[in-house]
Amino acid sequence: MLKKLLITGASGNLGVMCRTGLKPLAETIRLSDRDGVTDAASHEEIVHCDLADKDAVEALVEGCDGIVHLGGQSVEAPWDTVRSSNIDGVFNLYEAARKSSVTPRIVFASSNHAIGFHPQTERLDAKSLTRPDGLYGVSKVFGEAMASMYHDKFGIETACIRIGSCFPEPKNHRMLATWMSDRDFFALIERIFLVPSLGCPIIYGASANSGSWWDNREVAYLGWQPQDNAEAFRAKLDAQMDPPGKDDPNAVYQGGAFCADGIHEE
Ligand code: NAI
Ligand code: 15L
Repeated sequence: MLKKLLITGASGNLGVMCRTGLKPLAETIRLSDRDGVTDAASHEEIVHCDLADKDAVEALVEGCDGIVHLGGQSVEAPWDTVRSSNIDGVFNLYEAARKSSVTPRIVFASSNHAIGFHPQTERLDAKSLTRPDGLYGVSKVFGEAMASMYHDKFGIETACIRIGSCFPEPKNHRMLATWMSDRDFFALIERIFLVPSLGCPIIYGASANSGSWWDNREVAYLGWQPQDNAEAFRAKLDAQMDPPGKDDPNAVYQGGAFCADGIHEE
């Protein structure tokens, strides 16, 4: 069991889920976001801080033996926004981890948008080249590179999870391939903290979807066996909407509509 688990991005979609779902993993959970985290239970601490504030992040990370780093810009946005949260923020997190009196094991919430321009006809594994589909995707590739460098140079272990689409249900036909249930996500994070030696793996964060494009054989040593399958939602989706046409980015690229988005100017 971890002594103190830090969850960043604690007021976001996944942060709120993890606040309860990861409770069994640690004696104390430190919840952090820019704002919006309230009502600490007896096993919780709340620390509001901006990831772009280096000193505040150092204080935030100190004493934590596990970090689930969900905080950051989570969709495409103008560069300044992406840079401060996902570039400066990730650098600050790794520097804080390096300086901390306790070396934490880290889960980095990367994204399928790090590989989004690969066509849906291709099967990817951890060795596949990155093909980011926007500034947001580029920032996730940067985060994975930081994780790799801090592992090689300082021995800090990180699991980079290229999360597909973690929502209560798939929202469109593309997500029949990319969807990950909350329970599969929690089980993956549990394995990441339990495995004796983690290293710095790339993991595709998706349930056991029949239509998946991703191969996690490289991380079989984690012992993670996702239980859910997005196919269970196909009939419901079909009743709600037509599948995308064959030239629609949602049917062509793994990153879907992100690939057709332009650069967001200020
Ligand atoms: P979200 O946007 O709901 O939550 C992100 C949280 O980070 C927000 O509460 C926001 O206030 C906080 N944040 C942003 N910049 C910050 C800063 N500079 N300082 C402090 N806090 C900051 O996103 P969601 O869906 O919860 O995703 C969590 C993480 O997982 C994100 O890093 C996202 O990129 C990644 N991810 C999520 C996927 C999903 O399906 N939900 C898919 C792929 C990746
Ligand atoms: C992501 O990276 C986003 O954070 C999330 O909101 C979804 O858009 C997801 O990818 C997806 O591709 O479905």
